Amino acid sequence: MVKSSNIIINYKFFGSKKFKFVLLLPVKRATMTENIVRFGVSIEPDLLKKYDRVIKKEGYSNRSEALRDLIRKNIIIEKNKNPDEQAIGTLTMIYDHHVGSLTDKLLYLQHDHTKDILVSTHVHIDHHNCLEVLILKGKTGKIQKLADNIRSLKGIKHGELVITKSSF
Ligand code: NI
Repeated sequence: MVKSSNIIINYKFFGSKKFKFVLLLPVKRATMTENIVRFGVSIEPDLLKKYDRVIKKEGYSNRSEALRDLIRKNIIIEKNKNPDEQAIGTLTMIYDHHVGSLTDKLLYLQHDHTKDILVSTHVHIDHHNCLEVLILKGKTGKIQKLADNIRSLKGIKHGELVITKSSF
């Protein structure tokens, strides 16, 4: 935003005559696109050393970005405690498709939840094992319940649900 500000300059000419010049100068006001708050953190030197080692290993170039991610993670964990909160998530599964009627049950469950499951990806890893990833969307409670129902099916060797948010 450009605003004008008046600068009044008084000049004295020839001792007695007084002229007044009014200059209109455009003044650029800084518009903040992102608000950043700086705050101090008290921490034991040993703990900070360990933290620096961890974030370096994880690829962070500075402590601030690492701390921001940690805060976002905490917010997600807290929000996930509210079953009515909207969320998106992935359910990653490893299973043996030879076990009983597991593949049928999995398909039935997925066809009963077409509104909650956005995408289903299946990879045949070897003769026995399959990797399946579902992308889920909806209320946190509903996503968790669906994931629990799937994970508890006999033959699912590993099932991990990750719930995330698009806003913090
Ligand atoms: Ni398969």
